[in-house]
Amino acid sequence: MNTEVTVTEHILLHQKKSPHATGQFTGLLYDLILSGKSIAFRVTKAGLLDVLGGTGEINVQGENVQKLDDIANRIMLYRMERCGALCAMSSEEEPDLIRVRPEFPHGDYILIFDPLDGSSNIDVNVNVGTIFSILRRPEGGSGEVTLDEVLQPGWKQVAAGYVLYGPSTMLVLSTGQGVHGFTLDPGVGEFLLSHPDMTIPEQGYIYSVNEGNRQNWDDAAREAVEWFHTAPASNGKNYSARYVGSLVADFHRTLIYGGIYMYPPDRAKPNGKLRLMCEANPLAFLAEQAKGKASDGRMRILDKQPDKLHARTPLFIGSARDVEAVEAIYAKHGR
Ligand code: AHM
Ligand code: MG
Repeated sequence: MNTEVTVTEHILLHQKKSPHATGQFTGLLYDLILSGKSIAFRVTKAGLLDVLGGTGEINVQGENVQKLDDIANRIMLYRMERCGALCAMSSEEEPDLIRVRPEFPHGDYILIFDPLDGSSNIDVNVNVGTIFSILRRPEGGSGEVTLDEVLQPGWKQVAAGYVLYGPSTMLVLSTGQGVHGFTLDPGVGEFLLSHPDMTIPEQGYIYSVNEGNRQNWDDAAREAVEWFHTAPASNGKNYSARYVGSLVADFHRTLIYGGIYMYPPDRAKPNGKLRLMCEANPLAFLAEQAKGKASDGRMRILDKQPDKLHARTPLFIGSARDVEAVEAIYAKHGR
């Protein structure tokens, strides 16, 4: 008999502890998980199904759309519009807010997602992932959802997570009661609890940043990264450098080993590169739930008020002490 805890069982157990939990929310998570499994299937067959490479189109962020991005985006939009728990969605690949059409059942939740983060790594068989953030429509909202109802700070998220497509497929999820990791058992097609109660070590021994941008950083960013070149790490040695270039993969390593992932602003990207609502917020929610921290150098990511769907933010995320070291340097440099 299989005595492992399935993700379904785990969600039901946790739901009982939350007075606000509804069947609607559970249904939303099931359909998200199903979408993740469908994308995982396509990603693992990428080379075989001839879906590698770009579609030739440019997305709203001015980046080349890879075929798999496009497929992942369409899977998410199709499945999640039908789940009955949502009133609106926003995807990294879509310029505007997507309101659930009248022919589908509507719910109280808003889903923000990056369908395939790290897509520049698809062609080289490196980990990619789907990142998601779940918000609730503010009380009293009725009729067509407005953009203002969607532009909520990250602390209002009711759940967040990602599906990481790597050597094995993993779901990392928080509904506000810690962070739990599930590994897909391809034999039975079910996510099984493999990493209960994930916590980020208080300090780490790895820093992660694209140092190719150094010449464009300001003094605070240079000093922050320089700190990790010289300060002693948690193991008493020097910090080691690791940079995959897939945020979801770099964050997953940080969640398990600790350390810090940094994407500072630079001259070409004064607000950094990463998207607040579909990348920084969900990962910041997970980091804090795992006893880590997430900051833009000057303020907590989860307190930032987005001014548009695709707002960007600098990001410093990971072990509490490592993020605090960066914040202390930024505080010294002032505004
Ligand atoms: P994207 O693949 O959704 O466009 O996400 C942006 C990616 C992140 O996954 C990654 O951390 C970062 O961009 C890498 O940027 P860079 O190549 O500038 O270091
Ligand atoms: Mg991304």
